[in-house]
Amino acid sequence: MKEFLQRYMPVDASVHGEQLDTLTAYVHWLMLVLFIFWGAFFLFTLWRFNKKRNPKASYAGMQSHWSTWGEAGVAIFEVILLFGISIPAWYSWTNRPKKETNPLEVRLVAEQFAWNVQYPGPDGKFGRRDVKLVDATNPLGLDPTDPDAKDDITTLNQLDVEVNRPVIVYISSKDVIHSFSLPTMRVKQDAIPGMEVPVHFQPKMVNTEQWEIACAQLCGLGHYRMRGMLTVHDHAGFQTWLKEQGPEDTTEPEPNAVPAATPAEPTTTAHS
Ligand SMILES: [Cu+2]
Repeated sequence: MKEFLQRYMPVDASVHGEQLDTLTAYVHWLMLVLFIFWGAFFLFTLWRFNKKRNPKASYAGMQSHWSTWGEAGVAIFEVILLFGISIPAWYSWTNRPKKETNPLEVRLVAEQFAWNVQYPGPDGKFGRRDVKLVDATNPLGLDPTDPDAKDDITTLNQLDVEVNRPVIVYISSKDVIHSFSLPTMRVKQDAIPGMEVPVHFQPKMVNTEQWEIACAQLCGLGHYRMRGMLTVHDHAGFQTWLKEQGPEDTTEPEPNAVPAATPAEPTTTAHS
């Protein structure tokens, strides 16, 4: 089953992904069986009950109960899927990662047509945001006078996380309804204006290729280019990345110092 899924699905890089994939596979197998069975039954009735074979209608109809048993079998299988897989999976998923597991908390604000990401920085506190401060250079409306905001890290279309560490993403939107989708993490959640909805996942491997953040809701003309990149670092790599993103060094550079390399797209800015 696992190899079969891996052939047709995006890489499953999250801890909860296997449960979801198993359910998806079972539902599809059930639908395939039903499709073949009902298709064959339909063809059988066309042949068996055509006018030539049945010049006179039967008023008694079918006497056996096998169709009832068939339906009961399907219903039982569906109940097993629901109570055996779906509800336990949902139940375990509704438990937000505990503080002891040191989850990485990130705010994500969708807009037409980009993803703005805010990290709380070393103090672990998100800086205050104010809608009045939103402009082209401050897409999140971060308040620079707030001490909690000083060390915050913001990125555009780039979500960087750490392997084996739970991530909680608080999702909202500035304009219309978008849908935050991480196919490799088996995560999908609508981004809704006026609401901050948390989702969580735990990556179980670092990137094997480029993994994307997709918008899974047709949100306007530029929907197709609303695309970000998800990077899963190892522990050391993530610490290095955080340091790189940290507030810019304000000390004067050495007179003949080599200028720092300009960051490659997607762009990253640190609010200082
Ligand atoms: Cu969108």
